[in-house]
Amino acid sequence: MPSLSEMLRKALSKFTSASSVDKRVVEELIRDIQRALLMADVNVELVKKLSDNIRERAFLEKAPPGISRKDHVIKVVYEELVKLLGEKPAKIEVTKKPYVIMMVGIQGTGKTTSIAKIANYLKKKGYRVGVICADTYRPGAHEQLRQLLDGRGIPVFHLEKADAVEIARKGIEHFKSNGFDVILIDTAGRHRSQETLMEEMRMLQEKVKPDEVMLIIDATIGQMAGAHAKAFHQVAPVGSIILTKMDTSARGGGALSAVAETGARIKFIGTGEKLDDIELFNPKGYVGRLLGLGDIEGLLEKIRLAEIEVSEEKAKEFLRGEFSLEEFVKQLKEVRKAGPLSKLLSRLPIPGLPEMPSDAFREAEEKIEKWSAIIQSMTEDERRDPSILNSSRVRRIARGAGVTERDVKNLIKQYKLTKKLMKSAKRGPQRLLSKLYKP
Ligand SMILES: Nc1nc2c(ncn2[C@@H]2O[C@H](COP(=O)(O)OP(=O)(O)O)[C@@H](O)[C@H]2O)c(=O)[nH]1
Ligand SMILES: [Mg+2]
Repeated sequence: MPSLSEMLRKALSKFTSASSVDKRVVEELIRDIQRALLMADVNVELVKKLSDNIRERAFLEKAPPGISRKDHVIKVVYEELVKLLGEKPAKIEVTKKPYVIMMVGIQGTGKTTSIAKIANYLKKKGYRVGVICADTYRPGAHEQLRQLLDGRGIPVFHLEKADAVEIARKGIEHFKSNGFDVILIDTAGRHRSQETLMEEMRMLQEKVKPDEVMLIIDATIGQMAGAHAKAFHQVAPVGSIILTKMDTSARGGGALSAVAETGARIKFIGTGEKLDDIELFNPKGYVGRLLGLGDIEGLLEKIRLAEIEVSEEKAKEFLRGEFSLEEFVKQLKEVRKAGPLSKLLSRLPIPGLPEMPSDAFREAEEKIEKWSAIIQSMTEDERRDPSILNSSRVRRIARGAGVTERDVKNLIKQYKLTKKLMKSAKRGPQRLLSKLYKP
């Protein structure tokens, strides 16, 4: 049986090789995607919703100038799949103390390794982390944990000749009374039988009541992931998923089935055997890989740039680095108004003004406010030619603007740097230029 990823990629390549894009071709693409998702056990309702969204956007949205309908449709498919997985990158939230996370998963998926990775990850974030080995089936399971965590200052709790529930309970008690923030429980992945394994998970869930159950899914097991997820979810409701072995050639399409079965989000991916080989899950990267769109970022960038409408004159001036200090600050201010040139600016590597999260944005805004004040305290001559600024002028300007001398120097530095960047951008990315000089 072809994997989800194979089916999706086939659907897309069929679509891209079609000679023209009309309703029929798009409908066929949608049908192929539906088939792929349904075979991956993705919920029918979700599949229908996704199809409707693709259909609607494929025909209603206008592709920006210079972008083919085909590219536009691919972008829509990609974005809708990302939506299915939750658009924002995942994060781990420690909402109470101690926060107990129980890891479940079939033997060999990388459960123990992932526990060590997450323990280490949280420890680095400043939490006091303790690990409980409640896997009584794998010989030397706690020894494996100890070795993985050797020298990291993360204790491993284990009891010989006790059952999983007892170990977990005593472990939690132990760490709780010692003021730990996060407790991770490793569990068995193999048992006398599948039934007894699930029975043990059910008992753990009932008696231990973890704050979060994390399911470990191995990227290399394909669509088995859906069945595994379902089985665990029935006895211990899964709250989040870790997808391991994403450093292998597997694309991890099975994880989508696990997400569909549990409604949980993927939080981390494992990218190797070492402790640091863990990353927060990024839906965009995952879908790009699933679709085999190695250059999806390139495509999206192309579309983003095409969506920018910049007056040619302005763009040319800017790229020649011909802008005054005043113009510079004015353009920075425009970023807030989302004027066209500001779009361009936000796409260019201007220090302090990259594509940024709101925090950084606020910081930049404050900076821009300061800079406006500084410019107002300058004379005409100084604005035209900042190179005449000596230390006594800088001092005067700073006093006038109510900022520090360092603020004034920073502005000049940033201005010069931006000019330089603009000039090098001119020589650099042809793609950017061709868009800007579009007739
Ligand atoms: N390449 C790769 N190997 C991994 C990853 N996570 C775990 N492994 C390996 O998978 C094997 C099983 O891991 P283990 O943690 O013992 O699995 P468990 O039985 O679920 O506890 C070990 O050889 C690990 O080194 C990963 O993200 N990438
Ligand atoms: Mg293990």
